[in-house]
Amino acid sequence: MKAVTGLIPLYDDEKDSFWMLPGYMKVLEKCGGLPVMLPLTGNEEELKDAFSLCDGILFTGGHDVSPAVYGESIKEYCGTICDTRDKMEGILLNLCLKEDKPFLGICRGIQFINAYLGGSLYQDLPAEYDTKTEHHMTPPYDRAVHKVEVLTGSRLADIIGEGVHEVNSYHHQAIKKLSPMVRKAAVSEDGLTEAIEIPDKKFALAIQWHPEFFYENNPDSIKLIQAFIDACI
Ligand SMILES: [Mn+2]
Repeated sequence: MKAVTGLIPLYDDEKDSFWMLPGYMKVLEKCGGLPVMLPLTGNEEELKDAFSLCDGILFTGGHDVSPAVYGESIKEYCGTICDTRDKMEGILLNLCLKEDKPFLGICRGIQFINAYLGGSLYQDLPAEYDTKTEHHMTPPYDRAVHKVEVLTGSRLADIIGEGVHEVNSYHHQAIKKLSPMVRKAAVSEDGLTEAIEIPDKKFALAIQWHPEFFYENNPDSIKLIQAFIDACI
């Protein structure tokens, strides 16, 4: 049996529709996983049942995290939020930590995990963070636009190697205050935390960039997703 990875669904407010970017599913399949999109719900019993069917959880990109998650009021430049996702992801993250089930966070995923575990976020980088680095690239997304330094001794360094790596970047929020429960694993050239991990867990890693857009011509993306799937088996 392949490793079943539960994906947090994407939600389209305008169409009132659940959907998924194919890259998330394709790269998981390419690495030997069986991706399954979860129902969008804040119902704990339903999520516990869904969680028990999964070998790992992928916290996907998507809406902005509600500032209420990190105890701040919403600013006018914060994007659309999705309260059901915030509730759902909190329940699933707690289950992952309690049962030490592997999880990977991507984009919103790293932001939610950091915020939920006691950190905070920039609600909008252009408004709150002075930088010339391109974090919100235009298509095509399968190309590098900035560098990150993967920190020595991190789990991420074990997977893709320490030192400078090039990444794509499509985010307008980012980690402001680091959660006391996580450690930094990569930092962008302008000083933003772009990867975090929780030590002593089977696989508890989150990144700010997008392997699901980049895996076809970026070996780092495959190494990362493969390490996640290997931990799920
Ligand atoms: Mn970035």
